[in-house]
Amino acid sequence: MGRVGIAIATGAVLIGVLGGCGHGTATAPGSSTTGPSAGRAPTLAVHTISVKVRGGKATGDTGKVTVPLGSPVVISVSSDVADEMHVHGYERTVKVPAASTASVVFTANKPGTFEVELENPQVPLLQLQVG
Ligand SMILES: [Cu+2]
Repeated sequence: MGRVGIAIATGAVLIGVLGGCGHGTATAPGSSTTGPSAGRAPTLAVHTISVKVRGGKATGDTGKVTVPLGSPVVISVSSDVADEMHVHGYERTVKVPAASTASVVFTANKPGTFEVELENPQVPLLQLQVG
């Protein structure tokens, strides 16, 4: 009977599998890379939108700003007077202290077009188009 060698090999494989978890090291199972930029699961880039308000006038990323559905969005507003920014539809608000900058961060997971404005003297900042 010459089968002792096979039993030992099977045991070694099992030990190797059990030791696989525990570290956060991301190793792609089975590399199917076709090129350096061929990412399989495209991670959506963070879209940073910046608007500056001086004397009731908005400059910067005003007008219509389009972001892909599901992407993380940062909207920063810098204002000379204290105010509050409001992202309609997503209902995000943030107080902006005078001569300061404030941001809202959210995931654009609702398709549509949404007004972003300052609330106090209503200053339209931009229209966020998601989709
Ligand atoms: Cu509003």
